[in-house]
Amino acid sequence: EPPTAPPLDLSLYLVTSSSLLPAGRSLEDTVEAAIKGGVTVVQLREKTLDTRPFVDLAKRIHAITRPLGVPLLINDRVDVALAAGCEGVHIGWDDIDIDTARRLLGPASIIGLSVSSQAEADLAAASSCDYIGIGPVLPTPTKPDANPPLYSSGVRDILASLPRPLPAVAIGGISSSNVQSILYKSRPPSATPLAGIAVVSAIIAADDPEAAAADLLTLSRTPPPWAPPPPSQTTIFTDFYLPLIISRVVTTLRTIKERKPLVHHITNAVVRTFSANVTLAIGGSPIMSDAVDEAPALANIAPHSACLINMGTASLDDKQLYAAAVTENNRLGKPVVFDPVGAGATPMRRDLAAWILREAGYIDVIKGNEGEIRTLAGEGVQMKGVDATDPPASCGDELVSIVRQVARRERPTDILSDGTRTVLVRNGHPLQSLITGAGCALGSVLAAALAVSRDDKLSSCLAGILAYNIAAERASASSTDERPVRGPGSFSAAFLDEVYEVAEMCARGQSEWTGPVN
Ligand code: 3NM
Ligand code: MG
Repeated sequence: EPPTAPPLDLSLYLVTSSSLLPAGRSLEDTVEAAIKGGVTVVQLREKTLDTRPFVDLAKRIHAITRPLGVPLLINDRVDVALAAGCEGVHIGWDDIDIDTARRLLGPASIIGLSVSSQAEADLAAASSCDYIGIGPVLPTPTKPDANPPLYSSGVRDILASLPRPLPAVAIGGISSSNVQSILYKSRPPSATPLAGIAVVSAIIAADDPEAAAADLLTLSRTPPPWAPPPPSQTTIFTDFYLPLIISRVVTTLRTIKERKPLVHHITNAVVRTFSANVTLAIGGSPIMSDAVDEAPALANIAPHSACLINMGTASLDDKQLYAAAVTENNRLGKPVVFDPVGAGATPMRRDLAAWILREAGYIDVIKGNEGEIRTLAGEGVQMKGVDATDPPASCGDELVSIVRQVARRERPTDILSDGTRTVLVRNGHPLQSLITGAGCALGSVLAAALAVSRDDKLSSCLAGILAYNIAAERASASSTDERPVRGPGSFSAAFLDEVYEVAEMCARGQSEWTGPVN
């Protein structure tokens, strides 16, 4: 009888590989358990079986999938699909051509195509295929001959470029620790997102395939805890309405004082003390730990916490630590701040930074200097729009104005962007660049600010930067005969005092002070 294909639901797509089964477990048991757990479509992919055993296996698996209403597709082999009477095939560009496959299988069968580039996506869209599998998203040992990884941004570009709506799954290296991040990062701004994800090892090699499938399905259907709420209508930063910004600074710092967020620093040896002191001064609670074994626990011990990853003296050995920390913070919806220190300096740092962004999980804020950010951008990180808003120039007499212009031009300038809104912050003091750790400790402040509020991450970060730079400006202006600020040494002490003082003032609610924000 002609197979009537169950409706195609690509939410959780299991691709088999008998060679990955744990000892003593059969493929039949695994497929049945996986479907119980929530797998919605199964592809039988057996690269080493001869035709007869392949057909026999397909029949046995189909006897399991069919009563459960889950389509069974055969990898590469139209003849096996026909012989077993299952619902369709999944083919690549080295297999039978799709027109012939369609002619042999008929219009009701499901035919899926592998896509690993925009060119292949165009060909697929022009064909009669029912869905595409885009991959590999990440490097995967399961398919050693796979194409180079596309990463989430590559998947997003392919989805965005599809000339016709075509259901798509992503495949390659997907597991419970990255599924939310991949689904979130691959979502195109105005095209259809992925219909689901496809996995091999995450289910086939799992100790408990039913639980693994259930976990993957739940995660892929739950908005990630760190996903930002819908874009706010607020436009306060585009017109730079100072009183509102100042009030945001005050609220953020007051809330930090109240909640005492824990900031788990994975940071470099040079700046540890200063970063810890700045965190304490603004009212946060620093903990410095590079232990991979306690990274997950550190994400769990305080209701308000954040993780700061600073690559300052990192090595490739730190990947495991970074992945452990990011994964658990992502799972709990806690913010992660990443400081790609020296990303452009050496190939190792560039690769490590790129690895963190692509594979460690979701990063809330990247805080870097110009060279670092440029390096990341060169690695394919999307940097959108430079619609920076210049604060209005407040001119006094001509001479003052010129001096200010020069002073401004030479000052550190912070640029903050969430891809839609971009803010240029021009406060702070040049001495900040002469004390080591001033940049790194800003990461601590951003982490603390995000730990207490992520409703609008850009605003939280802006509040943190402004407070930090205002403290620097006050420090440079705080010089007295008894306490002279003569250079980096005395500035460092005065700066720490002022971070503390600004936080105290905010906690006391003294919002009437006019910080020299300009
Ligand atoms: N196809 P895992 S990657 C079967 O890129 C397969 O088309 C790929 O295995 C593609 O989930 C892949 O264990 C293997 O990483 C995916
Ligand atoms: Mg193939």
